[in-house]
Amino acid sequence: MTDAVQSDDILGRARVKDNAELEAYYNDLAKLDTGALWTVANSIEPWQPTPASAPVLWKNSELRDQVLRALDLVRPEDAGRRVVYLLNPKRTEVSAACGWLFSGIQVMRPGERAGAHKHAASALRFIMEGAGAYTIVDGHKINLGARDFVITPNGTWHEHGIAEDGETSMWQDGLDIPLTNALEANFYAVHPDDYQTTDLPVNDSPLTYGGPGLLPLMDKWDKPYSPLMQYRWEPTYEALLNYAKVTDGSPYDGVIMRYTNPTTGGDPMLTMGAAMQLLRPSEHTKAHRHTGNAIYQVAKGEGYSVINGQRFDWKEKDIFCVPAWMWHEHCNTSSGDDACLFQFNDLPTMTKLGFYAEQGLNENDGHQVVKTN
Ligand code: GTQ
Repeated sequence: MTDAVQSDDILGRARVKDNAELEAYYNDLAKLDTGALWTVANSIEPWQPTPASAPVLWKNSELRDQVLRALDLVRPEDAGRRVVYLLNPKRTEVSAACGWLFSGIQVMRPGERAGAHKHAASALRFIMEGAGAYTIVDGHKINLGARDFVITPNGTWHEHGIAEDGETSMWQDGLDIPLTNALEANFYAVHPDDYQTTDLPVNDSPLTYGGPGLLPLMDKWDKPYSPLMQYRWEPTYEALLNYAKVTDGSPYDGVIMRYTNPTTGGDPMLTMGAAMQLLRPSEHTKAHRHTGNAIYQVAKGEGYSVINGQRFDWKEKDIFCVPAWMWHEHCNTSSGDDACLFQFNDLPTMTKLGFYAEQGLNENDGHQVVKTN
């Protein structure tokens, strides 16, 4: 599973040996805000992607209490969003959980409201626990239950809250804030009225667009993102169970389905995609790697993933990331129950830019050698 290191000492790569005369030349170039390409060429043009992020597992058993602690420390009115964000130790300068993706766990208690804002970054949420949580996206109020997936596309006003008779609720946020910032394209605005007022009926988005393969004849949706903003857990799980009856699934991902914009079949949002995968009892997938970063939350069951030779044991509500171009394989350790992994990723961006690449591991029956430390 090790990648043979390719030599740069060949025709076609930069292989100039430094000497005193060249050093003097480089110094003079630097004074003119310039440089000699051959001094940086091999690092700025790597043979293959060189992910900056580390694979990381965030355990719910360690995180949950710390997230709950924030309830008594800050109010949404002051914090904007009461979120504990997931910080990749190798991405601290851009506040990313993995690659150019941000993620955090947001917590709110009954009766609280986090005001409306919008930004150029896209956002999504995967509900972890609680009751009575809702989000309002451009006036569409949506009630949220555990393991539901919900989108707040870029440029839409959005706010969150918990009903007075609800329960303290937690969900994982995913945003492409680091990507938007890297592209120097981010905008942010607070709603002029702080909170949205809306005449639209509650749950109008899922009630209009959530039918099985059905769209309203009168549909006039013309936005570049999905009119279906909530994907509930029950029909998602049912779809996976049904699909599992008739497919062997992917050797790398098991039974996997992506969330779609029902009007196009494409991704729900322009920049980020999401999928749910089911690993059948004892299923152990083969390793592959691809461009694009993915952040997973365990929706159901327990098992482990091997990411670039490192084993991460997970159970429900644990979160882990697979950085771009790192080998990864998943294993459901239960012989009786299935396991489900939710993931969100930047694959729509990779695909649109023509950067998608994928490779399966050929050696060792498709499995990585697990490092022992
Ligand atoms: O709920 O809009 O975790 O704007 C980070 C930034 C959540 C949100 C986050 C955000 C949000």
